[in-house]
Amino acid sequence: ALAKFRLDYQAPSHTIKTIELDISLNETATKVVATTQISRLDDSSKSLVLSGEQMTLLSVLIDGRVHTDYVCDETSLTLTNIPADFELEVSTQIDPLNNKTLEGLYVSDGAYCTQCEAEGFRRITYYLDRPDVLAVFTTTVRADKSQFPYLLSNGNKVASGDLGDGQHWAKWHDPFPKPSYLFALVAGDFDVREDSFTTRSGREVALQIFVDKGNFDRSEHAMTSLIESMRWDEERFGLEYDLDIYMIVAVDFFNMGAMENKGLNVFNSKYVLANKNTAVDEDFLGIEAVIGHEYFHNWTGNRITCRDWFQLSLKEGLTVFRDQEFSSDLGSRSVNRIKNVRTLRGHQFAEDAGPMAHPIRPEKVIEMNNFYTLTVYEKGSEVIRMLHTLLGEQAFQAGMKLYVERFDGQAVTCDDFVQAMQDASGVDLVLFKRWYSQSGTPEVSVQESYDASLGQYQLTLSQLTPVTADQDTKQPLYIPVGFELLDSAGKTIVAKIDGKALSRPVLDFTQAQQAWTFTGLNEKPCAVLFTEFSAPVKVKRNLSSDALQLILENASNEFSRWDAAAQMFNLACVSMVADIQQGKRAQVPDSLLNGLLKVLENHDLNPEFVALVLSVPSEQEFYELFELVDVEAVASVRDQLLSTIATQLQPQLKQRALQMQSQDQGTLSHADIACRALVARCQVYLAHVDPSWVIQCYNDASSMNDKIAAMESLVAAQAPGVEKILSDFENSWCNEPLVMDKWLSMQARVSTTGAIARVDKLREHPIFSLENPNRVRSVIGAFIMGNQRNFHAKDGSGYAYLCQVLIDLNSRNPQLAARLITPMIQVKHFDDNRKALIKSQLQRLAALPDLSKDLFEKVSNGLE
Ligand code: BAL
Ligand code: ZN
Repeated sequence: ALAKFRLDYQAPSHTIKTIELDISLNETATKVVATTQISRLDDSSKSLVLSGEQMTLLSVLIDGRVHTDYVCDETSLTLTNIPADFELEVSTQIDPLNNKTLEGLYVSDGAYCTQCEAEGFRRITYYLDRPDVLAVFTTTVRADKSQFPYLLSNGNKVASGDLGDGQHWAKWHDPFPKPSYLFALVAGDFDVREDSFTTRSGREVALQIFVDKGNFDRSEHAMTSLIESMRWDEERFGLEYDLDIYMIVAVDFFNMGAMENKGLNVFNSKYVLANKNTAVDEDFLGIEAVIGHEYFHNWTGNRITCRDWFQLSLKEGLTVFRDQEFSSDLGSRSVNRIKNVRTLRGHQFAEDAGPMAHPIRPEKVIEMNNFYTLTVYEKGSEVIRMLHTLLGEQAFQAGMKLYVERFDGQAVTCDDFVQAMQDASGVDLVLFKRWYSQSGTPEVSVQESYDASLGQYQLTLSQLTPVTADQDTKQPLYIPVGFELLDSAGKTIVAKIDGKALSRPVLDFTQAQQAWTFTGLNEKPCAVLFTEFSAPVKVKRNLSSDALQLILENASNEFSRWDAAAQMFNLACVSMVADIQQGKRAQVPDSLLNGLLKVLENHDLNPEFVALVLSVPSEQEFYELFELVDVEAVASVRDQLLSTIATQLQPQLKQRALQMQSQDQGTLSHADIACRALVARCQVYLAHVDPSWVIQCYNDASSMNDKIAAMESLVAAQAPGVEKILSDFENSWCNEPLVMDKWLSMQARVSTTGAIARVDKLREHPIFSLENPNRVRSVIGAFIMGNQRNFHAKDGSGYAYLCQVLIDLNSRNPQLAARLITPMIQVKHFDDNRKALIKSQLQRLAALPDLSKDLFEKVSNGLE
């Protein structure tokens, strides 16, 4: 497999102004006729190389005449002896029914759909399948009328009709030039929810959501979320929708969450279908976020797209930032921030420290699908967020406005985006751009000193980014450090440096080591650092439990208060693991229990925030604390934390849960969601000490959310009576895949021994199929990512198990396989014995004769 490098970018030799597609759908023999207007850009180029895979070439015509000067191989069609400007007509035949990769054109539950990002269009026709070739698409779709009453593509429907023989056709025209990765086609029979939205300039937009027959009553929340997204983007970013119609189609077989195809989003049904009887609160929030994300791409991704795939974060980091802001403006900002930071710390940091480490703008790619990563998306969003912190909302929005004015209709780079931000704000961002080129998580160490006689507090920060798999030298980064100084009573001190108050509570930390002197103090302050998680760094700082308690109770920033509690958990974990390793009885520190109790009993706090403070970090999150992970010790510490908190705080947990249940009105308001989140958190503990009450909650539950919350806590605690609940639930919901996904994954996560046997049993369930990514993620994904102690079992059984799954998925769905391999390549903190066991499984994969590019890239990096 051949790697591509960012620095090798070359402009295309030709451009394509328009493409007319004529697609006659047939399960195993779909015919595609693509007619394109092509112009040579580079006078020296004598030939034209088009990309294409997994197709049969039927004919090539140039300006209406058969053309025979071409070479066609497994991945390309090279045309020679061609004029400077010409019309090309290429006919191909494809087999959507047997396309299990879920890239290109495929069949999902009887409906045709497409997924073209990143390089799927080349499985539909031979084309310049790269994001910097923008063409106007006109698409005609033909299919059986009774089986496929809806024929959809991008843009506006301009004509349709019958073909006489039971077939019909529809023609779509998208006036906005776009790269091929934004092409979409759908054909099927659906229930349609319709609504409309009038943009602030008065354009009336028809909104349509297509779902499987029978699911109409699960599509209302998606529609509400779409309308909220359209309104929010106008209000916060001044961006309006641009076509007369916006369509969303939900399909069951989908590798990603959703896809932002122009005017025709295709969604994983998980991010569309929900009502009170079938979905939990997290599903509703996830739908809101993903509907928003895809909608926001219309400007950040579609109208302005990426020059090449190395620039993916240009659209993804920015659009994740936008969807995070959307969720925060609609719901609780601090709750959203905490959840996003947990993802980053628990998973992105591990990616940055592993063999696939890459900057948010990667330098080298073998398989592009491998770079839809937490680094490009989530760290990419953190980089945009830092820009927002440095510039402030007003200058940031001025930068966005300039970016749109300057680049609308173009395919551009991350540098172009930063330049627009710099030009609009006047802030020098040259140094800041290192965030785009440097991988790894910076470590910031903190030194403090206080001179009582001068009333001066000196803060010294040092930054160091450890070497990563892809880069052996690192430079200092421009790190914004949000901060607050607290006095010993927990009151905010107005911070002055050299007698001057600061205009904003952010330090510009740009050197390897830097010091700030705060003046005019009466006592040594307690500095709260990286408020709101102002930069994606690891902080190395030894705060006493008293200082953490002061921050937990008093910091102005809610994220920092939660973070103080998280650090209390971390300190407890480190000292308890040490106790176990020294053969001592581990003790949960009283300071932690007292801190949690105070938060639990503080009725002024948002209950969802309380629920997050009371959430014991996952084993994965704890692993990040150690150079060498002791899997068994971390597992027993986590169990002990859960059982001790349950025992020590039992009456207060029960009381708070009852109070929240009585407050909950059962609506989807954020206030009600918060009540239910705290009930669920209390149940996690109470399932250990008062299971009969939790069983009663299950029986009394009036929504899927409340049923799942109760059942999940009982399953995790392996409480008596749980088997009957599981089988009753199965009887009620066995034909509902999205509901059963929850039933499957909670069981795959059960941490007692025998996990692999349980997972095997789940795979025998009739609803399970290796061909459906949602099912695979619910069973296999939940086991490998949510059952660490069993996946990392000493005997290597978890690794061998995953390896066999990957072998089964390798040629069927390489993209999915490459996602699941993640925990087997992020092995830095494990012992030599486990590393050797993992290595032998990677070698097994490396020896596969038909190893996909996707797995090849990760396996070979993992073995290096
Ligand atoms: N562009 C792929 C799916 C997404 O990030 O929206
Ligand atoms: Zn996206």
